[in-house]
Amino acid sequence: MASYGDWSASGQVRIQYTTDGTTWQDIATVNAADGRYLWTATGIVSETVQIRFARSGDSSFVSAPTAAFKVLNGGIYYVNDGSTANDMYCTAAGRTYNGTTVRGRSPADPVNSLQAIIDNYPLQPGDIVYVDAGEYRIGDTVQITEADAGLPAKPVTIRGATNVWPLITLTNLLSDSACIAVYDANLTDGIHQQGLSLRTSG
Ligand SMILES: [Ca+2]
Repeated sequence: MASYGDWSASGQVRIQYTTDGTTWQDIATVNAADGRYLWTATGIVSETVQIRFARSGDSSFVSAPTAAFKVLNGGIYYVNDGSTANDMYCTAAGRTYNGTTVRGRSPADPVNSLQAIIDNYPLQPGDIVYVDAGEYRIGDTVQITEADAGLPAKPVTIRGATNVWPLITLTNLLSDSACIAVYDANLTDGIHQQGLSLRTSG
């Protein structure tokens, strides 16, 4: 957390957050002398969270907001191929992740790559990545590391369409022999894969 600065006039600091840059909500009012506060951001899902500090009882004394950061509790992500035939999660074809109009965060903006979700978001326990019906030809193995794993009791789930299982084909047999690799033997309980057909083929 950032430093509170000099708040000695009141001795107390209101910590606030916003997700839209306009409406500020209280997180807590703490003693400035504590110097730190651990925020449990339960239930918030936003890519534009900012925090600021205000002097308790003096709303005119407020810090500049922090830069925007991501809080992604209960994240749901969407991957689709170029066709919407038989889809059950997405309402649009998958496109290349670009961080703005294509982010894989809703049924209307799926990305076309499972790896793009893993690379651009820190997946958390309980997160679900929906992979819709279709065919995915990938040149390199999808790599999942500890940073994107869940917990045995609350895993990260990669869930394929259940009506027609998506087919992931690894085309570059020289790079590896697995479509999806989890890089830590202890993490296998933290990643669940459901309804994916995996194959290696040139
Ligand atoms: Ca599809």
